[in-house]
Parts: sequence; structure tokens; C-alpha cells
Amino acid sequence: MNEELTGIINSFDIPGEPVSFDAITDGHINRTYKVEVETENGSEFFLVQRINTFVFKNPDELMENIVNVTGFLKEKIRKNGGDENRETLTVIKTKDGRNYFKTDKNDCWRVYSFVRDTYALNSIDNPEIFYETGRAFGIFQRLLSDYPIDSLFETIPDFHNTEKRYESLEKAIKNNRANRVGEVEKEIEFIRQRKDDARLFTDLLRKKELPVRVTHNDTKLNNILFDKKTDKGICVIDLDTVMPGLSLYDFGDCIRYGASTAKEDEKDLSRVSIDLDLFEAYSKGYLEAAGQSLTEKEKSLLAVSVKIMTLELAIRFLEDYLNGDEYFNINYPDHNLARTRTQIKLVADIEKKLPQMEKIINSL
Ligand code: GN1
Ligand code: MG
Repeated sequence: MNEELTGIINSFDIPGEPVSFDAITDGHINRTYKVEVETENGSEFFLVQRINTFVFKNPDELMENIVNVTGFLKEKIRKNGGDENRETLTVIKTKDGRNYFKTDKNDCWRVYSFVRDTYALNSIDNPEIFYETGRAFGIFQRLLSDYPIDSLFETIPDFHNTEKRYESLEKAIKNNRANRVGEVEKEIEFIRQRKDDARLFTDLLRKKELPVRVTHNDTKLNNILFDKKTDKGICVIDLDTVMPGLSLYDFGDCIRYGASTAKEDEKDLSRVSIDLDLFEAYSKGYLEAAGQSLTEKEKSLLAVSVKIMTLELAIRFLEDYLNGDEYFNINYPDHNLARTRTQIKLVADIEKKLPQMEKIINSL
């Protein structure tokens, strides 16, 4: 058992000794381990995570958000007769009552209880499970609809400001820090042709035509836990980016990742497209759970939000590639380029399918 990790776990209010740990490598940002702790009542499991402070500059604010949001959710879940220990995350405090632990090297670590008898997915094999995903994120949004939005810290300012993302890509092109611009002229050209798309949401926000809500902002498929027995999506995790945002960010981003026929970093682009059955299943689940609270304007933009969010990710991956891979975890040197190309292929496919996607939304 890793000594450093044992020391970290022992500084949390956990009644027992850590006996084993497994790295969980799904996320692109934080470092995560599942830890088994031997207690008087047998084995208990915890999730131990190093917060990426290059990405999240203010861990105090970040953790305060999470403690408050999960506290708010727990109260609602209790009132609705649910299980507050399964349907949202539980933050374990340190022995001295803090929300996270800071090592002498200034690394910041936090601990959650592990939600037993659940599983997470990195890809979808049947529409039913994606319907469940839509429902789970829809319910999440609904439960937080009366959360005091002004009390939330913005953990990453302008996180889904696609217009600013576009501008900072242009800066990265100009600076060419990793000397990679020459390799990606086609990709840059593709994105530049869609400059106006990057300001669709910011323009509407300036005109106050879209409501700002409490949103998750990172609705990747693997941020839902499914119940092993019922296969229902029961717990939304990865709450680092719960912030004021648009419902369209959450909708579009989840389809981008989950309804793609290929992985986010698939190199064989012929395999990359949007699966309309999955699109329909998710939309159905999401609209059943949250549809009533959406404005007509929001509904009318659901289909196009998939394109905008996919374009945004293409911009973000490409920017990181040009900056020398300092933001997203990578597994090989041109990983961010592979991700960029996949997103671009997906944008092109979505553009072709937009009329069909609109039709599906209208039929629901
Ligand atoms: C990151 O941490 P993870 O893997 O759930 C990123 C998301 C991206 C996603 C792309 C804080 O999410 O915005 O959509 O990678 N999270 C942050 O896979 O930047
Ligand atoms: Mg995640």
C-alpha cells in the first residue's frame, strides 16, 4: 500500500486502516483512487481524489460549493423518500473538520464515500441506458432549480463561454508555444469557418433570451452512477463544475460524448458519428425529467446545442494541443490532436443531421 496515500487517508475522519487501493483513470483532470478500508464492521470503500489545482485554482471555494450542493441535495432526496447516501455524493471531512487535506507539497486531497453496488460507463450499448442518463441529469437540474444561485462560486470562470474559448484558441495559435500550428492548419480552418457558432449562446445571454440556471457543466456519461440491480441512473458525480450555466451546456455536452458512435479519442474517423437513436433516447429521458421547466427558447436550441458543445470541445482540445498539453491528462503525445479531430468529425456529422435532430425534439 502506497505510503503517501495511506498518510493522506489517515488524516481523514475514517474509522479504520486502508488496506488496498485501485487507480481510477477515467477522468481527464483529477487523480482518483478507490480505497478499501478495514473497519470494525468489515470493509468500507472510499474515493480519494487529488484536486487538480492547475485547473481549479481555488480548492476552498470548490469544496465549499460541493459541500453546500450535496447538503442541499441530501435534504431534497430525504424529503422525496430517497436514499441520501446513494443518490448524491458524501464528502468525508478531515480529522480536524476541513473539507480537504493539504500536504506539505501543497497537494490538495479530498475523500468521498464510495457508492456501493453501482457502476459507471464510458460508452453506451443500448438506448435504454442513455434514456436513464438523460433522466438522471434532468432530475439533477430540477432538484437544483431553487438552489441559491448567487451563493455558488464560479470554480472555472467562463468555463462554457464558447466565444472566449474561441478567442483563446486564436491566442494559442498566435503564440504557437509548442510549435505545432503547422500540423493543424486544416483543423484551424474548420473551426474558423464556424466563428459565428462560437458566439451563439453568448449573444443570447447578452440579450437575456436564455435563463441562467444551476447546471452541472460536465455531463459526461461517466459522471453518472447506475444502480447494479435496477440499471437506473441514481447518482450524479463530479460536481467540481456545478455553477451558474445554461441547460443547453449540459444537454449538448452529454450527447456529444454519449451518443457518439466512437470514443472521444477515436483515431479511425470513419467510425465517428452521432447516433440518432441514442440522441432520441437521451432527449426523451431529459425532457421527461426537466422539460416542464424549460422555456420555448431553450427547447428550440437543444438540437443545435449538441453542435455548439462539440465545437467547444474541439476548440479546447486544440488549444491544449497548441499550448503543449498542460490542461487535459494525455496518454500519448498527440492525444489532444486525436481528440480534436474526433470532435471535428462529429461537428461535421451533426451539421448534416441537424434537421433530423430538430424533428426528433419536436416529436417529443
Ligand atoms: C474533463 O474530468 P472529466 O474527464 O470528467 C473536462 C470537461 C470535458 C471532458 C472531456 C473540469 O472532464 O470539461 O468535457 O474532460 N473537465 C474540466 O472529456 O475541464
Ligand atoms: Mg468526470
